[in-house]
Amino acid sequence: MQKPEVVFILGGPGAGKGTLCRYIVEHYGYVHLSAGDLLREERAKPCSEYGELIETHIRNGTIVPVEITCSLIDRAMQTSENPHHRFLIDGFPRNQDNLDGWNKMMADKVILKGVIFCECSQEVCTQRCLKRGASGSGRSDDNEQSLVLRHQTYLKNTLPIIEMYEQQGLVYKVNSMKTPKEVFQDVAEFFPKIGW
Ligand code: UP5
Ligand code: MG
Repeated sequence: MQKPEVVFILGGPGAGKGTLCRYIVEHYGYVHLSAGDLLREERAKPCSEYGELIETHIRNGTIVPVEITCSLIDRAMQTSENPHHRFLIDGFPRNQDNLDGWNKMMADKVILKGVIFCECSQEVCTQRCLKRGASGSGRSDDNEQSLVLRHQTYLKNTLPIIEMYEQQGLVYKVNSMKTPKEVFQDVAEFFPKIGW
């Protein structure tokens, strides 16, 4: 059977990764897996042994151990009934531990086609998340304190991962300060380059 194809969607907290993915799903029908959403779903399960651990990491903007996140991604990929076998993995890998775990557990099972990097200033990212928090997102990390920590983690841990992929020629940069539609239209030019 054909191996699933993956594009990672990376960028700062509130850069618009999820919004872009929703546009892509609507127009192309690919599968969107947000690592953050998968962790929030796991946290919400009364039977989960990881609920508290996940919540602590999310609130502090730190990164959940890769074994947990990667297992959730793996399961979501395996249970997907989408005929495309094309997956947008949003918000992962975020640090070296994530990358090592992915390489160990998943890299042989999939084909990594590219990385979309949503570039957005810290100020705009923060304002977007605060606005979302104020309008009732219910996310325990949409507050000023968590946002400072989320951004620190992004700069210290995630940017080096993006830079590593950039050196491998896998990164497509998009200015995600534009409107969601413009961001999507830009990304639509990238897909033919990877055969999507
Ligand atoms: N918005 C979006 N695009 C816009 C645009 N172009 N113009 C104007 N407004 C725009 O957007 C954020 C807000 O901005 C929304 O209100 C949207 O309408 C508006 P969204 O599309 O949600 O941006 P996104 O980049 O997805 O922001 P998100 O808050 O989800 O980013 P994070 O990376 O911080 O959150 P995530 O859910 O990925 O992770 C949360 C936490 O989970 C992490 O901090 C970490 O603790 C944990 N985590 C792990 O430990 N491991 C993982 O692998 C993943 C997560
Ligand atoms: Mg998101």
